[in-house]
Amino acid sequence: MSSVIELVSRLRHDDQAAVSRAISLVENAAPGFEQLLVAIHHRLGQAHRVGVTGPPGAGKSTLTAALATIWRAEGWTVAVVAVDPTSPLTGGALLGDRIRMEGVTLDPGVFIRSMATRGALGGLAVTTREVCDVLDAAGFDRIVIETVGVGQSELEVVSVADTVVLVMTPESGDGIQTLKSGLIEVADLFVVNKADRPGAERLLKELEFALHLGRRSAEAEGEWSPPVLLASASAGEGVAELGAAIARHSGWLRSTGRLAIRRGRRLAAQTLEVVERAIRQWGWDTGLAQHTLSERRADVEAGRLTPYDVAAEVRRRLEGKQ
Ligand SMILES: Nc1nc2c(ncn2[C@@H]2O[C@H](COP(=O)(O)OP(=O)(O)O)[C@@H](O)[C@H]2O)c(=O)[nH]1
Ligand SMILES: [Mg+2]
Repeated sequence: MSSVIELVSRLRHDDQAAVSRAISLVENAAPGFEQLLVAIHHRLGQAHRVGVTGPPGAGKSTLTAALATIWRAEGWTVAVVAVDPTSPLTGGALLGDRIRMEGVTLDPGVFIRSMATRGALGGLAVTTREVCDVLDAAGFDRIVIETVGVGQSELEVVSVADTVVLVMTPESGDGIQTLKSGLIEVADLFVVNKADRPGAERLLKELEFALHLGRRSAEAEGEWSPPVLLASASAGEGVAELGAAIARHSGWLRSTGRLAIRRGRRLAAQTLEVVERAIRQWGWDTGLAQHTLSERRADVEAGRLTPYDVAAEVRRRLEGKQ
């Protein structure tokens, strides 16, 4: 455990080896990971966390790399966490990301990490949040969480961010599907990327229209009205505007007290998840559940017991254990 304490003391953005080790510890829920998270807890809240989501190929990684360059020029350190909820391994998509981000990976002020679904008990969203906590504690000023798709898991992962950016393109034809996915409600900023391709203006109009009614009443109440931006990430166009919009959103969150509310809500959700994980962990650690499962398997298969009988038995045994 003393190595965990040493790791905590070394955890700074300019010690990338320490940052990597701390992330691996947390990602694998290896012994001491909770101790590390406890030790860094008081250091959290400095970084601005930006979630970038949208269909595969929309240009999220290109946009993120360009944003990172802008932020570096402004003197901020940047961490990028690329999360693929669909892949059990770090697959091709993330490899591509790495290549696209090559320019910025040579910069010691930029840290890039890929995460894929692991067998972790806690689920990907909670692990992502904890990895971001490590990066926050290490002193990275901006943390980008890039997810690969637009499904429910991406929605959960991206919800760990302070500002959520939804990237769409005219060509993918999934504009409407994306809008139905629930992301429209959580997105703070919309980017129509690949403005160099036909249909970008139309998608922009469609999006603005879809947001229009909500927007008018939102403005009246001093709510945030999500802007729709046009970009051509590979040409670097519209990236400065996106950076400015993120800064505006961050300012709005702070000045209205929404940042504290959002973070408070997130902390409550995190607490629930962490407690659930601890309960599950405790249950499995006793070995009773595993034991009962193997003992009763034949009975279930032969129709002598139902899965519910087995669950009830596990519960009785765990209760006896208290
Ligand atoms: N034409 C065009 N291609 C782009 C633009 N932005 C990114 N791309 C290309 O789209 C492909 C997918 O980009 P990537 O950033 O990996 O998308 P991601 O899957 O959303 O991360 C790459 O070949 C990029 O070079 C753009 O503005 N215009
Ligand atoms: Mg990508």
